[in-house]
Amino acid sequence: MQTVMALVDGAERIAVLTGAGVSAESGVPTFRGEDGLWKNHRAEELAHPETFSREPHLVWEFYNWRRSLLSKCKPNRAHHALAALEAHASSMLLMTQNVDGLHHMAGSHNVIEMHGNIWRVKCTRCTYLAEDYSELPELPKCPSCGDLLRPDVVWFGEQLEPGTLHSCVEAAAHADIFMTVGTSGIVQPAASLADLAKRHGAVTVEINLDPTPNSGLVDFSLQGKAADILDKLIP
Ligand code: BJW
Ligand code: ZN
Repeated sequence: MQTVMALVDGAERIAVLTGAGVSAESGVPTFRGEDGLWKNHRAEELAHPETFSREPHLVWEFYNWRRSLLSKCKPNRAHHALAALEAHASSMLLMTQNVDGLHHMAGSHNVIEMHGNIWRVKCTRCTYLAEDYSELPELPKCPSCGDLLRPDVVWFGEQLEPGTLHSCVEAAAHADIFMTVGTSGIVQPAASLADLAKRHGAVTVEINLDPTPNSGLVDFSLQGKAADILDKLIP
């Protein structure tokens, strides 16, 4: 822990990748833990465009349930520690796979939301895209063309926004230190960023409750709750 503290302190360029585990202590369920199933459906099934075309009611029920739950959640010590790190770092990019907006709420500015944001909706037909924090109907319709809206998030088999992946790859390739926090390291392309950063010379650090496929690859694997570890790492 002391070594990692010194490395973080001395780093010019910091890149951080976060996942659902960083929001767990805010009361947000993770995707693949014990609480990962929603009504017996897996994330791989619900976060999929084919399921949405077949059963839009089911997918919207899942997202409306999460929106309602998230409306009561606040950033935790892990989000705040990362915001404090950005405030003191000479250069830091926070890449998050989370769609909950909690990093912004904690005061982080330089954030890339790799998988979108649950508080935005977009039309399945036209170019309508809007932030919407209201309670949505069971099947929300586009105010512009009347067709079905969907959450502005990235589902399996869909490409990340153009430019987003490029910025993440650039940040990982040029980082002095690359940290992953609270991610199972299973979902691509985010899962490969630690390896990429290491191959380009970054010191790599993983902070996670459980071991992951990246644990053997990184230079430092710190096992525990993100809030507890980040609190110590970023005083
Ligand atoms: C704590 C904690 C605490 C708990 N403190 N820690 C190459 C090889 C194989 C497959 C692919 C590949 N390239 C692409 C694919 C296909 C696919 C993929 O990765 N599949 C895998 C399942 C194998 N990827 C894609 O389709 C991506 N698109 C793409 O690559 O386009 C090009 C392409 C397409 C097709 C083929 C080839 C190329 C898009 C992926 C989109 C993922 N979307 C979701 C839903 C977003 C919207 C929403 O939120 O509803 O993103 S799925 C879900 O998983 C969500 C998450 O962001 C993502 C990652 O999950 P995360 O954050 O890691 O959460 P968990 O639950 O898995 O882990 C939490 C961890 O925290 C655990 O380890 C706990 O221990 C820990 N923890 N409490 C610290 N307090
Ligand atoms: Zn429309």
